Amino acid sequence: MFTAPRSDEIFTEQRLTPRTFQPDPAFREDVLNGLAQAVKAIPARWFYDMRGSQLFEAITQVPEYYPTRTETALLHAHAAAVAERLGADATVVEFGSGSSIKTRILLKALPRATYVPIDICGEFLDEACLALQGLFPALRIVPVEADFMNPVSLPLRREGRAMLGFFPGSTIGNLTPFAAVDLLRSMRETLGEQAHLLIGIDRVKDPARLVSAYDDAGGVTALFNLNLLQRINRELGGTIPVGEFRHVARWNEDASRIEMHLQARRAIRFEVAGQAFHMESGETIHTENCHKYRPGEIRLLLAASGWGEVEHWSDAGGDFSLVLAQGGGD
Ligand code: AVI
Repeated sequence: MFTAPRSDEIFTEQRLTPRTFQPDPAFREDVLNGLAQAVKAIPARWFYDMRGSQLFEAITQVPEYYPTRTETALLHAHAAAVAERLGADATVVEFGSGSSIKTRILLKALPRATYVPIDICGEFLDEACLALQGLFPALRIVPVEADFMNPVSLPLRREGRAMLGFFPGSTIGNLTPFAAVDLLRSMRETLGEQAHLLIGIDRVKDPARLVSAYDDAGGVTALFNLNLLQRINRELGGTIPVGEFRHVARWNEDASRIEMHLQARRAIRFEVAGQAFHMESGETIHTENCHKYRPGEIRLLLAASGWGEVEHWSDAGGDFSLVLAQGGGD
């Protein structure tokens, strides 16, 4: 039987050994397949190399990008209510590495929690856990290196403690609604019946505001999008002329989402991993979808995944939702 490690047992020498860089074969496959399609597209998860993660952090600070500060304020306002419902010794399972300020706000309200961050990148996990352990010395941290898109078996004895999944940031919006339902169901399986889920979801609003949140005047989101091409050049031996692409963010009304694209300014040819590609002037590579929901759609999305809404908090302008949901039996 596995016993959850004490916090001082977590960081073994082996886990802290720097990992040597290897280009990811899945990245190569996704890029080569994505560029070979009639409508070119590369999955958004490849944005997040070291520079992409830094640029995303910078996006969260630009004035036009309201989601992070709005959700942070909602957490400040409602973390105590979450703690009251769950109990101070709840187990908090974060879907993601837990490096954000939002994790700290939640954990401050749950001082006797066990904290289980799940992330596919062991390096991010190590860094986030070290930082959190410094801030919360009494916190029991059990990092799990895994892909949370599928159910994860948690190395924990539950011992009657309440389980709280945490999925902030409206990352759910980066999935199509069908994929979002799959993920929310899978989270239910990971957490177990009767568990709670605290999730941040961005709302539909004036398209002009949405577009400017994804195409800020300072050009930070443009750098974030274009970094994907630089990453391809760096890691996959690409010859893409990055300066010949422009960042495009557009609102797709029918699909209720912002789409990000990289658009060729002229006809171009380039190679990636020895394979040749051609793009027409004006042709785009679709790089990200950010779905936005109305309150009723949020309820439906959760219900379709086996979650019932317990609390639905929002800011005065109705820009962003922080929802506490609970799973029921099937
Ligand atoms: C990570 N995710 C929730 C962000 C979003 O708003 O969809 C990613 C992002 N892309 C451009 N700006 C922010």
